[in-house]
Amino acid sequence: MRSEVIRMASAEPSVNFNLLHRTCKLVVLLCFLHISVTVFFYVRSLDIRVAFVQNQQTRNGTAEAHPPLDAKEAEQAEDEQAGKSLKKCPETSPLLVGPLRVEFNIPVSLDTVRKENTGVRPGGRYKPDDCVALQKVAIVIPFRKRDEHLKFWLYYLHPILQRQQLDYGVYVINQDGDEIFNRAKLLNVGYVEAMKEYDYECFVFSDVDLIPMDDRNIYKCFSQPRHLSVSMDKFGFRLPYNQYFGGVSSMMKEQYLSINGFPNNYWGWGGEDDDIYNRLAYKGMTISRPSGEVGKCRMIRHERDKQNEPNPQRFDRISHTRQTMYKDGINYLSYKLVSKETLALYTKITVDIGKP
Ligand code: UDH
Ligand code: NGS
Repeated sequence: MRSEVIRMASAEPSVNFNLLHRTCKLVVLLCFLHISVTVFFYVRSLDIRVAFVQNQQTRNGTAEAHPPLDAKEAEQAEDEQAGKSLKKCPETSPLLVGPLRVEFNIPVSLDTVRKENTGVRPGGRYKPDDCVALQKVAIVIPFRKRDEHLKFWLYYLHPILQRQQLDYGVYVINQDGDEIFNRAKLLNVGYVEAMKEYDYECFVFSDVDLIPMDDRNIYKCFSQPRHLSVSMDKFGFRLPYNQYFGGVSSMMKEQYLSINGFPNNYWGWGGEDDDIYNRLAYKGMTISRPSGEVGKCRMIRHERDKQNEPNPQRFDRISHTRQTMYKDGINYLSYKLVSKETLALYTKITVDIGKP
């Protein structure tokens, strides 16, 4: 009897242990099952998400292998295509006629200019359709409240530029507001804004009131920076001084970038063109010019504009170009784009360039 009691007492913990063991096994099994189910559904949801993204990309045409072309890239691709089927335009365009009559006594209307230049595309863009132009040229015009001058400029220049067989675009950079005018800063803005539109290689910077009197004065770039308005009527068809670089000039993109673009701190009239000349000279470049005959041009007579009085600081500034040119230029340009209008004969870019 005693021994039975003892056996029963020793059997009870073994039954408890077995029960505990089985319960634990069951719990572990349940946990494993739970984890497996969770992992299974998680992996499935990942597959669905990846498939959804891929599906979306294909529907929107944005699958990585074929990213969408923006307007600039599309035009580049179009150029490459044209380059394969068309020959390069000749060095000298056969369409040039030489000396031109230029006068400003009869006003012109934009409607007439549009009708006479049907080959010009919106934004003032053009390229020859029977050959590939030798250069892609952006023409940049600093501007404020000179609409009558701009009409004459468009009237005379569009036909000339087409005869010159250039691939060009006209960018009028309009200074917003009534603060002091800043020609060189507007030209820097023109460079930046034109580059957003097309792969321009050459930049022609032109005052709005200067018209060439000979279409052999080609509005393109050369191996050295070019001064185009070399013999103006107002100076008796001569250069006012040897270093004069105002009016109309042209530079290859690389030439422009090598001098850090133009100064941004010449507010008011005068000196900014001399600063640009200094920059070029300090970089060891020389000025290329057409002959006095080919380089003849007329200026539309006008009074001094309001808010463009002679800048009293200009003499001091041009004596320090060497020290300032790498601090002040295209690398330090700030402005607010107010509007960009793609008009029939030109692209009008209105900007807030601040004040002195
Ligand atoms: N510009 C404007 N609006 C302005 C000022 C300048 O569009 O209010 C542009 C325009 O492209 C102009 C260029 O900046 O051609 C150069 O400015 P400017 O024509 O005033 O400079 P320019 O040296 O004449 O040709 C200076 C005034 C001379 C007055 C003579 C009065 N008899
Ligand atoms: C110089 C100016 C230039 C100007 C040129 C012609 O004296 O900015 O006259 O001016 N330089 C300085 O003042 C330092 S014009 O006769 O076209 O008004 O371009």
